[in-house]
Amino acid sequence: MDQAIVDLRSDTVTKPTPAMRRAMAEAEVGDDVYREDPTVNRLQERAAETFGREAGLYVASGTMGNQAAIKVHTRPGQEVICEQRAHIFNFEMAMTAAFSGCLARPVWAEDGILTWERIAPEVRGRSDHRARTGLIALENTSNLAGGSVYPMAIADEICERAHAAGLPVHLDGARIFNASVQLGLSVAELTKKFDSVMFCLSKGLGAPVGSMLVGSKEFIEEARLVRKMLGGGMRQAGILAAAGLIALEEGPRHLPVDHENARFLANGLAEIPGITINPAKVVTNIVFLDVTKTGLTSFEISKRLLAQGILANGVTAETMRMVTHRDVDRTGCERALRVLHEILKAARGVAAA
Ligand code: TLP
Repeated sequence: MDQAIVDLRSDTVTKPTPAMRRAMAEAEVGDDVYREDPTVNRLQERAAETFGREAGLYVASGTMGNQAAIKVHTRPGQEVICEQRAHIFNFEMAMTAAFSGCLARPVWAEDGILTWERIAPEVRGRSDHRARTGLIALENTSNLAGGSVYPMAIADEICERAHAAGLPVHLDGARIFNASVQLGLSVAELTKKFDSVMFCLSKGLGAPVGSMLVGSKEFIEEARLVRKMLGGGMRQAGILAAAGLIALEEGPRHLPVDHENARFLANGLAEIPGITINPAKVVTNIVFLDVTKTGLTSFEISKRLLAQGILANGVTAETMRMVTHRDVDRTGCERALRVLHEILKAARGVAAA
């Protein structure tokens, strides 16, 4: 890592470890479209085992995994119920509409945590006037809601009630290992009632590329075809999957440190005049802060931080996000807090002059 830079933009920015690079160099490969890449096959088997599922599929990105799942679960003209801040709704290039021909039906919920009570009024059956619900999609942890975690009973209830209504439930589990660490429950236990799960190897787990879909054999066979439609038949992808295997086996161990660093950041931010944050809401590796009272927009603060080697993105003009990961240590967090403090102090001085 470049010592001069503290990159808090996302946990996607992690660089492969020396062990990953070695494994990549030495990976046994084959043509994965022919199912002949032994390293991809091993990664898919390990992912399925880890989640207690029949099968797994290596995909290029979280977006590809989510969108393949949505395509498999739905038919054009249906609705997909999700939380208002869901990644599938806000960040995936409107692919639910563009690729699956479905309308997202966003529902707001406190901390991004939907309940069956909130979902039920939005579920539509067969009607002569309105689109039918085809899928419910949850996100755990919720990115835009600040890394919040679904209590398992709430997610389980949504799945049970949805199934009783004949609806499948997909999990955008990009950061499900963070949820698992926070709750002290295995990912298999946490996700057992979902019809399909996407999780990312290339976020906190540290792989350079790739995400996984897990589910039944039948679901994964369908998703495989959709992956090909999306241009995701990656041939000798074992080069990448080799790093993914290390991320899957060893990545989760580092997450408690990321969570401690996020808590440290949140507590430090709460001490900085002008910043509004509730540290009690920071339970995983994502920190959202409100900068309204600083007199600067988040984008301006972002620019000033960048000039001093601290990278953090504005999400809206009023809010910023900081994400901890294995390539940022405690010293980096301390520096980020110090620099932000100085920037805001200087801005207050200018405003007062
Ligand atoms: N999130 C990225 C950005 O797209 C916002 C980030 O920096 O956090 N689900 C969730 C919950 C995500 O946060 C992301 C990525 C994805 C899916 C998509 O993963 P990729 O980027 O691999 O397509």
